[in-house]
Amino acid sequence: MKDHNPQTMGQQFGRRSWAEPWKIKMVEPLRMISREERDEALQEAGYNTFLLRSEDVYIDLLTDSGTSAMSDRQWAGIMLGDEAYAGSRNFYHLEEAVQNYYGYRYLVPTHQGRGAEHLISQALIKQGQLVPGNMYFTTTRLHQELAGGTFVDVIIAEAHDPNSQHPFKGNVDLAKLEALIKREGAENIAYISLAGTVNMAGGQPVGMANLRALRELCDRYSIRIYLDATRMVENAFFIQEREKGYANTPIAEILKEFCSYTDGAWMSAKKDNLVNIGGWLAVNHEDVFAKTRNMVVIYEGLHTYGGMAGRDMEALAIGISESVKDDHAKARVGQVRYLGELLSDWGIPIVQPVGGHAIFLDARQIYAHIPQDRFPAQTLAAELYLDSGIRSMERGIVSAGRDPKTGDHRYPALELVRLTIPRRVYTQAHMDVVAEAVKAIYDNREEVKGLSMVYEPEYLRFFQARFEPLS
Ligand code: PM9
Repeated sequence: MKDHNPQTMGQQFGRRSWAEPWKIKMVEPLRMISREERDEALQEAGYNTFLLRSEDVYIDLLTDSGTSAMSDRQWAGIMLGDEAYAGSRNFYHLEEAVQNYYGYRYLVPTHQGRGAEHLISQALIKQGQLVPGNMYFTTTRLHQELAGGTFVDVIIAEAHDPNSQHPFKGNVDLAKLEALIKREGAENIAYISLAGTVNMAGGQPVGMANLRALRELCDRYSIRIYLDATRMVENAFFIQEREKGYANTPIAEILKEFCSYTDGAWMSAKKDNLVNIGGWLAVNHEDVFAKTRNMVVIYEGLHTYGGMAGRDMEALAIGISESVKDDHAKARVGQVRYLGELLSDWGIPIVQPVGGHAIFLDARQIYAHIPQDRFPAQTLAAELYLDSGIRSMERGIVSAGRDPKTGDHRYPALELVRLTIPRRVYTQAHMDVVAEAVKAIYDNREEVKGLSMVYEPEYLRFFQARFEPLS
C-alpha cells in the first residue's frame, strides 16, 4: 500500500508537503442532480459526455482545456484590454511573453490550438507527404489529413502499453523514424509533429536527450521539427523530476531549452497557458512566418489578434508567465498524481506512470468482457456520470475515428477514459470523491454490457456521436 499521507507524499518534491501556491478568492457553487435526472440527461445526450449540459455535471473532468481558474492578475489584465482592430498593445505583450518563455522568433495568434494546427498544416504539407509524430492527436491529425498528409506514428512501443513504467513514454523511436525516412525519402516527409506530454498516451513526456538525438537525426536529413507545445510546461516538470542533470534547473529554463531544438510550435493556450480561450503559432523561419501570417487573416482575424480579443491576449501573456513557475507546475502535477495513487492503490487499472494532466482509466482491462467495437471506454464514461455526476472523456476507438482510406474503425491499442484535472479549480477533497466514484463503478464492472453507435458525424466523431445501451 502506498503512502497517502500528504506530509510524506510531499517529500518526493523535496520538502515536507506540497500545496497549491495560491488561495481561493472567488467560488462557484456546484450542483448534484438526482440519479433519475442523470439517467434522463445521459439518454438525452446519446451517452456522449460531450453532449451533456454542464449544469447537469457535478465534478467536470471532461477536459483541462479552457477550464482553468485565472488568477487575480489575469483578471486585472482583462481590464487592460486594448480592443483596437490593429496593433493592440496586448498583442505585443503576448509576443514578448512567447519570445521570452518559449524562445521562438515570430508569433501568429489564433483563436485556439486547432486554428494554429490548420495554419501550419496548410502551410507546410504537400499532397501525399508523410507527417511522422509521437502518437496522433485527434484535431492535429485531422488537419494534417485535410492538408493532404498522412500521419505516421513513430512513438516508442512502450507508449502503447498502459503498464510500462518507462519514464519518457512520449519519446520518438529514432530507429523507426530513420527507417521510414530511408524508405520514403526525406523529401516526402513534411516535418516531424512532436508533442510534449503526449495526450493520447496518457500525458506522457518526451525526454530532452531523445529530442537532442531527434534534432541531430533531422539535421542529417534536413527535416524540420514542429512542436505541439500545448502541455509543454508539464513535460518540462517531468524532465526536471526524471532526467539526469535537470534536478536543479528551473522549469522555465528547461522549457526554453526544449523549444530551442525545434523550429516552431503550435499551442492550445487553453491548457498550460491558463486561459479560457486562445492559441498561437510561433516559428523561427521567416518564410513560414510570412505564409502563416498571411493565412491567418483569411481564417482567424488580423495578424495582431488572430481571433482573440485584446483582453484575452493580455490574460494569456500573464498566464504564460504564471504557468512556468516551479511551484505552480509541482502543485498541478501533484494533484493529478494524488488521484492516480489513490486509484492504483485500490487496484484500479490506470495508465502508468501517472501523466501530467489526467488519470487515464484502462477501460480495456476494466471491461475486459466488452469487445472494442462495443465501445468500452465510452460505456465507462457514461457509467461514471450516471453513478456520480462526474464527467470524463472517452479516449479510445471512438476518438480514433475511421481510416480515411478504408473507412474502417481504427482500433487503437489504448482504450481509455480520461479524468482530466482542470488547473487551479478543484480541491483534494474533490479528488477523494472522484476516486470513490471510480471504485464504485469498478466494483460493478461485470453488470455492464456496452453501447452501439446510432449516429456518427463525418469528422471528429467523438464530439457529437450518439449511442444506445446494449441490453
Ligand atoms: N485538446 C483536450 O481535451 C480539447 C478537446 S479534444 C479535441 O485534450 C493537443 C495536444 C490538445 C488539443 C486539444 C489541441 C487542440 C491540440 N493539441 O482544443 O483547438 O490536447 O485549443 O487545441 C483537448 P484546441
